[in-house]
Amino acid sequence: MKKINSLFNLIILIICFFNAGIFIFADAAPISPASGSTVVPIYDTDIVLKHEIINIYLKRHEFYVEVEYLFVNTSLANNVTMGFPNILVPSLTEPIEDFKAFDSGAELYVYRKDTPSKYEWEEYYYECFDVSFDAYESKNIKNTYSSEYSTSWGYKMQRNMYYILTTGALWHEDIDNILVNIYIEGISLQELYGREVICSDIDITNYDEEEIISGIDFSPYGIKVNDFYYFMEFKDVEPDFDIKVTLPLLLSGHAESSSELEAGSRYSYSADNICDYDPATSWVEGVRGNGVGEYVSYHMDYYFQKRFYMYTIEKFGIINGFAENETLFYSNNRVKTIKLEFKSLENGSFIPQSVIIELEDIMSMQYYYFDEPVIAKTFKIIIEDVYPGSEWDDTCMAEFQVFPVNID
Ligand SMILES: [Ca+2]
Ligand SMILES: [Ca+2]
Repeated sequence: MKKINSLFNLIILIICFFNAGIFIFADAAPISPASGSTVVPIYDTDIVLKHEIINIYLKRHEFYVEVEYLFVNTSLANNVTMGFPNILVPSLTEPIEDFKAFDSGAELYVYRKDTPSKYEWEEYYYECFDVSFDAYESKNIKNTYSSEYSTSWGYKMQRNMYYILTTGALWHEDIDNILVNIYIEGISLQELYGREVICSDIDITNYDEEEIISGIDFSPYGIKVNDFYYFMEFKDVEPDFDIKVTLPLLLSGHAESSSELEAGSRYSYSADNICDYDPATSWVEGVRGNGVGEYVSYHMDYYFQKRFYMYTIEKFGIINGFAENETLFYSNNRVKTIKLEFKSLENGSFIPQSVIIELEDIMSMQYYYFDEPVIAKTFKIIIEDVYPGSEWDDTCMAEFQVFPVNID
């Protein structure tokens, strides 16, 4: 009995075959708390999956997936129902949205079927569509969907997308080839700094045995074409080969400040410029003089309001000054010393803490590790001292980013 699992970054999908349109939920037990992570043995031996292309578009707040399958009917004419698991586990995963199916480019009717849940708190259903195969026919089937990121596995605080292809008795030969293309869209390089994309081969029955097999270039299976396009190819995919790709959480936030310089025709100097992941935009204090004592506060907002999750932060990064170019950098003040204030969760209460940090007078990002990782949601950055600008008495800071604890 062949079995294949291939797991991916951010969310999950499975394609399942059911014999002549009859659903068999032989094993609907969740194997991980995220959409599509169900194992459903299939008992149609005639349909073979030969080839699969998975295109994953990672965006800042959501991702989009396109999967193209080449199926071959090895027998007489056959109608099958394909089901794509969608599972809603409150506070753990996001559902698949806007699911569509295509047969050689023609959109198919998609309908939903419930399936029994193992736990009361789950809602399980399948996005279904019917496909008719002539005798010995090959078909190109395509699925598309989008989803918000899920922060599964709690403490690890990553955005995970899993792609699970669990065959059970679904097909009885190896899949010749699976190609995975990962495109990063609307996420800047700055935002990806310090956040590796991890590809690991896992044992789906025992996550402790997870073996990390590569870093950001997915080698040995993958190739980094450029900073925004990666691909992996798997050949003769066999039973028990599991892949998981994880993208550590990209945090989003908002900021406010004690003062800011009034926007000109070309630039804005607002507090939110410190958390737009763009080194060319800066917060600039707006008081007379060098702005010592002025502050900017950064609040993480991505899952906080929604999920009440707490991030464990191990380091932060600062891009100093007006970092669009060297001329602007040196003609304005840069921050020399900051006082970072935050409240860290310890034994159920938030304890005020502060650290004094000396910054270098450089344009690249400077990283600082906390002595111990902290659980905090707001960071106040107070200007204590500055490097004077050659032309203006305005103190600037381009970026402030926090980094949650990464996987082990
Ligand atoms: Ca910025
Ligand atoms: Ca000033």
